[in-house]
Amino acid sequence: MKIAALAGGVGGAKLAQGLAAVLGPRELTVIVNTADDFDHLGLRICPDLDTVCYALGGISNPATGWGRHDETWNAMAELGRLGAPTWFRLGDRDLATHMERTRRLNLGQALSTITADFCAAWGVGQRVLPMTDDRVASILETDEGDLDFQEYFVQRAFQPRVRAIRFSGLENAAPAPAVLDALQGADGIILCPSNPFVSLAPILALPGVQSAVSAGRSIAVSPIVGGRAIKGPAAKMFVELGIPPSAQAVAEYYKGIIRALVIDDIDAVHAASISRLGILPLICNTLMHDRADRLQLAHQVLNFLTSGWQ
Ligand code: FO1
Repeated sequence: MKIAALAGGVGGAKLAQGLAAVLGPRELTVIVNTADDFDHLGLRICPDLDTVCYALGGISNPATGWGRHDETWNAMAELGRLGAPTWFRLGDRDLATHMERTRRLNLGQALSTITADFCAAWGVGQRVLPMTDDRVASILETDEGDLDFQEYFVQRAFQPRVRAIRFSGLENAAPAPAVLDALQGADGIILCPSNPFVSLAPILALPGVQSAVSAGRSIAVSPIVGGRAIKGPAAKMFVELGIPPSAQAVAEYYKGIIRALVIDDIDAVHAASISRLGILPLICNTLMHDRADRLQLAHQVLNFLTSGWQ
């Protein structure tokens, strides 16, 4: 079975871990958002890509979901002493990733090539593809002006009100090599429970991606459970963009792109209205507190793709 999963950061990484535990390594390709990448302290940081790779490599920090486990913070402490910005916390082990990636990018190598080599070094057997080798950046248009994603998300703790979101650089960006092939050759495409507006929208906006996803057996896992985001600002963004957050709102957002939506048991009341949108609802526990939850959700989604499809 060939599965392509579209993922942002922590939520996407958790489901990718579950899928990786059920599927053979060559059966899974994870296509990861890079629109929240940024330059910081002279380094190129790719948070979602690293979060997914570290999770699949079993080297991620289980407490935060991002960064490395067994981390130390000596460089950050010294940077702070020198007056450098420390709002974005980069651990010593994690810094090695950004330094070596930046060195190789400066030599003109592609992010997808570097990512494949890093995955080999970390023992990640699955294929992890950045959505593009080109530079695309999510810009949040807020009541406090335009903010880069990490400035909005980490530095401002997603407090400014979002009016609109744009992806700068998208007009000149192409999907990374192998992205379209992975989508077109997949038996199932899974949209992970990542933020629809800032994690999955940039991937879907790349030329050819949305049509490949809608042509396939595509299933999303709702990142909204009981009207709230599992993590991060997704529910707040729905409200600020004028849409009450719910599993049904997620279905409406992905209408025409997905054929099924996994919703949490708590959202079973939305099943009928989701069906009326022409989307098959699959109801199960979607909260991934531990490894067992991740495995169970992966099983449910894969079972649905293989046998529940009508
Ligand atoms: N998230 C935070 O909330 N605070 C941080 O200081 C932080 C540092 C960080 C460093 C490396 C990395 O790969 C991720 C990091 N994240 C941090 C997570 C990241 O900002 C978000 O999870 C994603 O960008 C949202 O998808």
